[in-house]
Amino acid sequence: MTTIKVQGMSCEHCRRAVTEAVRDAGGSDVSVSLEAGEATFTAATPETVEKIKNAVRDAGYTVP
Ligand SMILES: [Cu+2]
Repeated sequence: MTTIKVQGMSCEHCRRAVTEAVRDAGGSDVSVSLEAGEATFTAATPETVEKIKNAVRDAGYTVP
């Protein structure tokens, strides 16, 4: 499992948008916590993790 910080999520819509961005970029077993400001998922390769981070950024959130 990989956990990344996601800044800028404020509501259920954000949680869903981030979940979908992670899935669309190749992540599975996706779980997003608004409270923690984190997304946890399984990614096959480090390249996929990078792709996921960029997908979340493209969705409008900050991944530090
Ligand atoms: Cu929101």
